[in-house]
Amino acid sequence: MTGVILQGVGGFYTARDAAGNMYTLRAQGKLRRERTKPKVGDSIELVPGDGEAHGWIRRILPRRNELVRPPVANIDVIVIVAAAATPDPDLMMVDRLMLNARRAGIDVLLAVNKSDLDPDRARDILSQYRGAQASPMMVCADTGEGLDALRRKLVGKVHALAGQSGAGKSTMINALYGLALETGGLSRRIERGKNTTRHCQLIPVPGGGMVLDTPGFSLLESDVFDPVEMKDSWPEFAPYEGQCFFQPCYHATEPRCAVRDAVAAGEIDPRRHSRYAALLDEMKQKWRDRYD
Ligand SMILES: Nc1nc2c(ncn2[C@@H]2O[C@H](COP(=O)(O)OP(=O)(O)O)[C@@H](O)[C@H]2O)c(=O)[nH]1
Ligand SMILES: [Mg+2]
Ligand SMILES: [Zn+2]
Repeated sequence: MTGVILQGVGGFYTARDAAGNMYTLRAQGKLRRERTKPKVGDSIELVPGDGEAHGWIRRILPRRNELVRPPVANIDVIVIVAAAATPDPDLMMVDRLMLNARRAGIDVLLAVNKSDLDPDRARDILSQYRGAQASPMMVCADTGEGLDALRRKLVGKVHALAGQSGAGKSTMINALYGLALETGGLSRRIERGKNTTRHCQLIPVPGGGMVLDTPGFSLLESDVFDPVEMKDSWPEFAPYEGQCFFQPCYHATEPRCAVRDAVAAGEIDPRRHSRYAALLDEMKQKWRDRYD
């Protein structure tokens, strides 16, 4: 039998099969000896328990992708949520999240929430991501504007929302799926005391997909990689690839660079390009320091 892990707490896992049956499982000794720790999102082979007894996870099927923090696997889409205002949008963070999701092999969508507070700002952010293959869309979790379009893009997919604290991720999940996750930030910690950690879980939603509920979805740490690969995560550069004077080209400060020409011509947003250049410099530094 196969299933998907929805939650794991203290060595016990909750899994669900295709028919919607739920199982409580532990990892078989073989997995523990191999130090393969099952993750939320894993597809598994399972042996159901007998009556009240828990069952076993026998095998973890190959992962399409995985993250370390939080430890989840097989996410199809990450919705990056930025607020048009309150908090002030941090687009460097948006670009970092986009980069890290793409490096992990996960598709991204960009949702600019709180469009009610500053529609002009929301539109300006969307325009910066034209060509970035993130289907940038304007939403308002309060009025529901744009949520149908977002929901349609997520049908049948395992997805997570990432972004600045206070951007409205929990409010959006609630509005999308009629859930009642806690919103507004700190109350959860106050209520639960400081020694309780909250675990992430996948919640099945109508249409067959699942949404990841997690208190802190950072996705901000990235691996260190050859900076020449950086441009591969900026889809808006792809049409110009191979047309620069220097090969390979970083598309940052080189002369006769087709990407920089496209920026000058207004085809690529200059602010998106300058954040790219800053992230590139950061990676070049890390790459030089990688053996320290
Ligand atoms: N004006 C406005 N406020 C919103 C909207 N969406 C969320 N909020 C508010 O923003 C605050 C933070 O929302 P929350 O969902 O907890 O953010 P999270 O930290 O990203 O999960 C809450 O007070 C929400 O009521 C929106 O579309 N418009
Ligand atoms: Mg939240
Ligand atoms: Zn170039």
